[in-house]
Amino acid sequence: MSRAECRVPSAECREARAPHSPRTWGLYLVTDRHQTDGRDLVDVISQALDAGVRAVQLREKDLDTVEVFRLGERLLALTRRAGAALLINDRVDVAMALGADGVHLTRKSLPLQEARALLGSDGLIGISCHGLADVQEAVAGGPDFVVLGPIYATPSKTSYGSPLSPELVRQARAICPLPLLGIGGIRPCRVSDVLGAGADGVAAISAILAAPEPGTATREMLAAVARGKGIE
Ligand code: TZP
Repeated sequence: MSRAECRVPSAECREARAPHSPRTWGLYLVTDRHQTDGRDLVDVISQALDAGVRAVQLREKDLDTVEVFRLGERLLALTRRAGAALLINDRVDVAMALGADGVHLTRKSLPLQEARALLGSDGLIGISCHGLADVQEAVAGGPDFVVLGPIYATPSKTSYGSPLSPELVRQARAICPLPLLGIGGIRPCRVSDVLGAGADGVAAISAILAAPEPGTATREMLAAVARGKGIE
């Protein structure tokens, strides 16, 4: 579909023309510089990008605005070179200042409509959901994709109660026509269950950032995604 044909900036229209479609990312890498075992986050992300990561979310909630911006500049240079997307967690202002590819909203972020008004129809908007009610509400707001989790228990995020399970992915799939990614405790051995339940891809922090060899871990996760999608 050409841009000229996209008069209404619907989610489907944006997805069709997006250079980076969340439905095809397979793996959405989320940052947490506290999980790199003392290694420089930018180096670790660089290894993951070299190994094939196509989308990164900068999520460093404890950094000051200028620190997020400076880190974002460094990551954007890498993701641009790799042809990958960079989204900024929560901070629509930082995403806009950087010229990043989009923003990842949480329930505490700006409402989706306000974020869309600021970013415009070309900016990607992902939204974190922690249950079916969240998914239903998110879909109604028209983000570009939904991230649901934690699917499995994860030390990376303990504040959202019990893990949801792949069965909940199945139920979310039934009410979510948008690209849907599962997050939380995702390891290569779990990818087939998450994709089998209907997710389009997975998102992860520790499986990649805490791995002794982030490039190898990325390749293993992407291979699991390809197998789960029946590509290999
Ligand atoms: N949202 C739900 S679970 C989670 C986030 C950000 C953390 C995922 O981390 P990990 O290490 O991939 O389990």
